[in-house]
Amino acid sequence: MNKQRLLSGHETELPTSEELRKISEDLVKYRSGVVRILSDGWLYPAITTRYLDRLYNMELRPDDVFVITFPKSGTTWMQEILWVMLRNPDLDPNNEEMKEKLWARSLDVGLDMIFDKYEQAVNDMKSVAEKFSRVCPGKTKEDGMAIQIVESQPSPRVIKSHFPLELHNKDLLQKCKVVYVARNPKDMVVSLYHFLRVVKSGRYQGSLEKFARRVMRREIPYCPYWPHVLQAWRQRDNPNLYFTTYEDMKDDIMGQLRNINKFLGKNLTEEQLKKIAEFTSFSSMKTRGEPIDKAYYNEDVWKKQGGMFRKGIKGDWKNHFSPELNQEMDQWIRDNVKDTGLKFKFGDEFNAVTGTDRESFGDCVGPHGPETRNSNSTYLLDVAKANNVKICWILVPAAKSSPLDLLSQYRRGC
Ligand code: PPS
Repeated sequence: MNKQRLLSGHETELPTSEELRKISEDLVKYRSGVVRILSDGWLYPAITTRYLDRLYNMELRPDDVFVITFPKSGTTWMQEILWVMLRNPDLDPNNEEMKEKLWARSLDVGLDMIFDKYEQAVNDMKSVAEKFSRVCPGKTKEDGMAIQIVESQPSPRVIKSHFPLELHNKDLLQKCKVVYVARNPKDMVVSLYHFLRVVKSGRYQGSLEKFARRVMRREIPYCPYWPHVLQAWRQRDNPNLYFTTYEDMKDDIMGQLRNINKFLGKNLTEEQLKKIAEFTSFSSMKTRGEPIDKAYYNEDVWKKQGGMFRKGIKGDWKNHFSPELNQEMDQWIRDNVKDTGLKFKFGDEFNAVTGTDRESFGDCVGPHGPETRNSNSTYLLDVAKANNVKICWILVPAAKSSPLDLLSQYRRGC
């Protein structure tokens, strides 16, 4: 079937053979093929359409909290935060549910589709299949293990989804709460690239530079990136949606936890929030272990580059991007955020720029966003101290050098 209409009203389209050739270059091909969902052209394994209709029909509960993200944007971190806030705010070590891994407590409703064929999911995710058999007796795996497990879970549920807002039930934002986490696309690309090298299904074998360009050209599953983020960004004033970013979480987790506390209508104390911040920190979560089965990964690559908890930092793109790729990405970002009001932080918060030629530094990012005031080194040192950051480099533009040249030197030097 070439075209199909989903319950959400979206039409699907199969890519042309030329497009399919490009998509499957470097990416171990999905055996069931791929599909695009119009009009934004979301790219998924072909079996996804079946799960999308089930997702659309899934009964929503008023106390459901969805975590919706483009992959590699801080989903796992936010899932654990929401889950403990809602179901174990005192972090009781004897909580029975906490004995299960995070993936099982807060399921990804699109989990089945990444395996392309359900037999593969059963093989690679034995614990999902086991849980399914336990909590969904008599039900059929091919109908989607994840969605059916979610349907069996007690309220309040924390449900993970990488699908864009528009592919969910049209009443989602009327009936439930949604937390949307966005991550700056440069770091998202680096993280997704490493992840797709590690996972067995849909494994990516090319270079990072090529991968980044393919994300920009929407040739990687889950793309396109921008409509995903912007659909949520446009809903940021909706009282049922909380929009945040990975970078804001890294910069001020307590501030974020206070906002989420309010958003969820919980009345957790400052003391409880502090403990949750610690419990969900990168190092604590990494120590507790990977959220999903090891059989799902290529063990050798996993060991070399880390699994789901790889680096957990802002600005890792600086370790991977060539100046050319960076320029292309900057242009792509500028084109797409134009007139939206959306601004990302790119991990440049260490930029400590001083001097008199502020104009030339244009879009330099300081600790509080774009620096516009005429700062001096004392001010910068105070800001750094207050924010507990180190200054790596201070640029003092000499009369004859171009501040922008100096800035690019700084970036390379960091
Ligand atoms: S997924 O598979 O799409 O759900 O992945 P997701 O969880 O969205 O993103 C994975 C990246 O988030 C980092 N991570 C964290 N950072 C900070 N603190 C905590 N607690 C945390 N947990 C996960 C994880 O390391 C991935 O980023 P990279 O840059 O690859 O390290």
